[in-house]
Parts: sequence; structure tokens; C-alpha cells
Amino acid sequence: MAKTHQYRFCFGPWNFSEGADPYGPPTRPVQTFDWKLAQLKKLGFDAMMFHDDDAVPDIDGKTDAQIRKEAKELKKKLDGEGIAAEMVAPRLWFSPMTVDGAYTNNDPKCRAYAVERSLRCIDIARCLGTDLIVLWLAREGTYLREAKSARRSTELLVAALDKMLAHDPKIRLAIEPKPNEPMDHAYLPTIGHALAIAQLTRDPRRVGALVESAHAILAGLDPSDEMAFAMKFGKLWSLHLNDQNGLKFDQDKPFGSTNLRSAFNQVRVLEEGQYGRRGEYVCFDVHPFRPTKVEHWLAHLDNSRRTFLRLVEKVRTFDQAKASQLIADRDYQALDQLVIEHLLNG
Ligand code: XLS
Ligand code: MG
Repeated sequence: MAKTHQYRFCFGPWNFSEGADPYGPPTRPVQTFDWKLAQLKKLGFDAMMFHDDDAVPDIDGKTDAQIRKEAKELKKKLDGEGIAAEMVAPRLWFSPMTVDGAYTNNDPKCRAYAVERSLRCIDIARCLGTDLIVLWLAREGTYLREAKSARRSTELLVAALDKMLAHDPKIRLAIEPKPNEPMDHAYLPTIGHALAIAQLTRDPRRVGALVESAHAILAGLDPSDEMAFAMKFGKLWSLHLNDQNGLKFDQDKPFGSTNLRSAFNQVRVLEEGQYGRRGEYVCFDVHPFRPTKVEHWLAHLDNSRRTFLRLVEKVRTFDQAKASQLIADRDYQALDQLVIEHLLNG
């Protein structure tokens, strides 16, 4: 019997959010990084993902040497806990310099800031021992179409990607598409856009993608299709599994919390595509519900992994022979019921 693949799991410090939302203050106290790292270890997760300023706080006020020094200190801490760094993402949506976008900002000085910060992010990633940069292009887009030229913005995005690729010959860039929020319309809203722009860069082999379940749903797409498509190109380098209840603000709900059938199909395509066998991690980009008490603060992460592993079992025990027979007979009603009964059977 082929050894069944064991997945490795990851989350980021921001997944221990304190519950603030646009309509109310935090409901849980801020915790230290060390507390968060200790919880990740306690939960038995394998890696932590970072924003650049999670790894090196107040990064904009620091020299390159100071940034490297602090990143190396963090690496020692992670090594001491046996925790890997999965990726580092430049947080290009907080600074006043990125109010009108980062790489596609209409002001060349702001564009230069965004690229420079991204190069520092690469330096941090290398100090932490990861070659993966995740680019969630939060503010690349428009509130009104006439504010920017979509063609020019594509050129500016390619130019920024090329500068990052040139900065370090080993670094890989995973674009994390999202169709909107905070922007009214974001550039590169789907996996198709991410893989297409990769082809315009100086080294397409080093530009891949990350699928976030909620982002695909917000684009009106099926997350499992986005994952399967990226895997066909050998470019699904990371995941943010979570869930989303309809087209509204990005909810980052626990995996499977809204749509178990969709979660089943995400796991089904990951199994089919042998995700994880080339070192990729399963990351959960999930937040606790606002009313969650401090004593239940780990549950959304533990539950997401538990649901994922239960669905791996479901995929591996699904009667594929019976399904193939029903497909050959084009009996999709029976196939539908076969899946439902399988998911319902405890
Ligand atoms: C959006 C992004 C964000 C992380 C990575 O979903 O994944 O949550 O901060 O940039
Ligand atoms: Mg995400």
C-alpha cells in the first residue's frame, strides 16, 4: 500500500486576531509573538507564515543591516522550536505611501517605496530560510476605473515582479489573487490572471500562485477549480484554506464552516494533484468569530485542520469505482447522492 501522504500545516500570527471589526473594538487582548508561537507549537502545526513586519516590526524605520539582524534572531527562535517559516509577504497595504496602491500607484515615489520594501521582504525570507514570497496585491486596483490605466498597471506589476526576481536568483513569487476588498476592483483577481502575468516576467518559472478559498468564492469561482488549474501548471505553491458565506466582506471563516461540499472538493483536487509532496504546506488563513472567548482562541485553527484531515479520509474512502460507473452511465443524480451519503456517513 503506497505510503499515504502526511500533510504539513501552517498559519500566521494574524490568525490570532483580537476580534475588532469596522463596527466594534477588540473582544480579546493583544498577545505577544512568543505567545502565538507557543500556541502554534502546542497545536502541533509545522510552520508559521509571516508578513515582513511580523518578522521585523517597524520595518520602515530600520536599516538593511538591522532588518537582517532581527530576521536572523527570529530564525534562531524558530529553529529552537522546530518551526519552519513557510513564506514572507510584504504588507503593502498599511503605509501612507500605499494609499493609492503599491506597485501600481500613480506616484513613482510610492511605487519605488513598494518595490524597495518588497526587496527587504525577500532579504527577510532568505534569513528565515524560505524562498517563498506571497504577494496579496491588496491595494492594486481602483475605486474608479478612470483613476488608472489597466494596461499601464499590468506593465507596472510586471516591472515590480521583475525587480524582485532580479534581486534574488532563487526567490519564488506566489501571487495570491483576490477580486476586491479593500479595492472596489483589484487587478489580477483570479488564478488565470496570476498565471498569465507570470508569462510576461523575466523568469516565469519563478512566478506561481497561492489560492485562498474565500478569494475564489468572492470571484464567483470554485476554489477547487482554481487549485486544480494552478496545479496543472505546477504552480500551486501555497494555500490559504478557509471559508466564505456569499459575496460580502472577506470572512476568513474556519475551513468547511459554510460549505462542506466545496471543502470536500478542495481536498479531493489536492489529493488528486498530490499537493504537499514537493514541500508545500496547507495554511489556514482563518479568524475566530468575534464573540470567541480567550479560552477558545485556538479552536478555529485546530478545527480547520481537523476538518481538513477528516475530509482527507473521506476522499481516500470514497467509492471511486461506483462513481466511475455512474459517470459512465451519466447518472449524475445517483453520483450526487453517492457523495452526499458518503459525507453524511459519520
Ligand atoms: C489575504 C492575505 C493576507 C495575508 C497575506 O487574505 O492572505 O491575509 O496577510 O498577505
Ligand atoms: Mg489570505
